[in-house]
Amino acid sequence: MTRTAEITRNTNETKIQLSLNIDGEGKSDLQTGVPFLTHMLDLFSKHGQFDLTVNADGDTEVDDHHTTEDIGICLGHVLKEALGEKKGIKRYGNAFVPMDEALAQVVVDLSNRPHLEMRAEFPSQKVGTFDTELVHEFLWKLALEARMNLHVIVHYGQNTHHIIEAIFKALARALDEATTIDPRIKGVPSTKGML
Ligand SMILES: [Mn+2]
Repeated sequence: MTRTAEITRNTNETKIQLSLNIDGEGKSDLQTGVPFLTHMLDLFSKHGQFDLTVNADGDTEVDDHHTTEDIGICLGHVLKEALGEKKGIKRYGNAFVPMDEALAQVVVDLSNRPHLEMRAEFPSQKVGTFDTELVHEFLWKLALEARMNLHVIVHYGQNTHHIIEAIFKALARALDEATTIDPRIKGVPSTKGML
């Protein structure tokens, strides 16, 4: 059984179709209209072994804010949907990923309790045409919609492109671990009996 979900979400600001296969092969097909975000989602898919398709038509003539935010919402939504009752999953994931001089750590708990804790500073306000403050926007909406606890720590780094890339790769690796089915786990991994 593969765990998949898809969403179509249309507003006056963005029109998005997005699908996710948690048990994929790291294949992506991405048209986001935001080149740096496409780069990040491509490596997220690759390093998490997720199959991801995104077709987004957003108001990027304003800026990349609405499109980035709404793709975060859609990705969080399908992640939660695809996980279903979360039976047998590891639930927690922790990954360190270096990118040249930068080191990022991402820790997740698929807890049904949305939270983002972010300890990251970006030396530049822009990477290409992308506003680096949108990384927080994307991650917060992702955590909110997936109803997960997401901790992002950048231990060090100088190059903003490297720092953000390390974050997205660590996010992928941590989510890959947390979503993995562990055959030793019977039912939902919570003493409450549900997540
Ligand atoms: Mn890069």
